[in-house]
Parts: sequence; structure tokens; C-alpha cells
Amino acid sequence: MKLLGGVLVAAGLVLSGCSAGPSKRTVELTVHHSQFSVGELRVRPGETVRFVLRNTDPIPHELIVGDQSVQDVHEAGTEAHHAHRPGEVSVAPGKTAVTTYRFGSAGGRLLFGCHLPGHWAYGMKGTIVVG
Ligand SMILES: [Cu+2]
Repeated sequence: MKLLGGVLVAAGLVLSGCSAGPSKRTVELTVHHSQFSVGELRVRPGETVRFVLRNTDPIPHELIVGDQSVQDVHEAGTEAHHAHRPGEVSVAPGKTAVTTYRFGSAGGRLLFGCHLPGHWAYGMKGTIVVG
């Protein structure tokens, strides 16, 4: 799976360098000791990003992409599992999960993070700058 992830990232970089057509990029996020491998992401307006979430921990995690209000809902919510919603995915221990999200107009600032109990407060989160 590590090799596959490398291939996906390489493909994403190639696509990012291409100016023609709609862009779709792959971003690989590894979770280790309840921390994401990336703290801040930069995306282009209208860009579609395929997030590949690799969980190296022995406990479940999730990835929630959205603005502060989205994060607040999940932090307060009781939804234990996320599936089939753009930018929201759960990942089991030792597994890899994928979700795709299309970003909006320039100037936006979104957040990503995990809302399993205590994880957000522990620092399992990051920012996404659209511009
Ligand atoms: Cu977590």
C-alpha cells in the first residue's frame, strides 16, 4: 500500500503540473500517533482533491473536510461512522480510506480533522487555504 500511495502522489503531481483540463490531485495523509502528516494544505479554487487517508495507528480515525461550522457539528455529534459524503471518511486501524472533495472559490479557509472523542482537542487537525 505504501508503494501504491507513492504512485498516486506521483500521478497527482503530474496532473498538478498540467494546465489543461479540470485538475484532480491526490493528497496522501498519513495518521501516526493521532497526528496527520500534514498540517496545512494549499489548493486551487475549484480544484478537486482525492484524499488518501492512511491510518498507521491501532485505533480508528476519520477525516472531515469543511468549514468551522461543519467541524463544530462533528465535534458535537454522535455520528460514529462516516461514509459516502464528499470530504468525510472513517478509516479503520491499519487501513487506508479515500474521499474526494471539490473546493470552492478563492480566499476560502477550511479545516480538516478527526472528531473521535478527544482527537480534535489533541491536535488532530489542520487548515486548508484555497487560493
Ligand atoms: Cu483520530
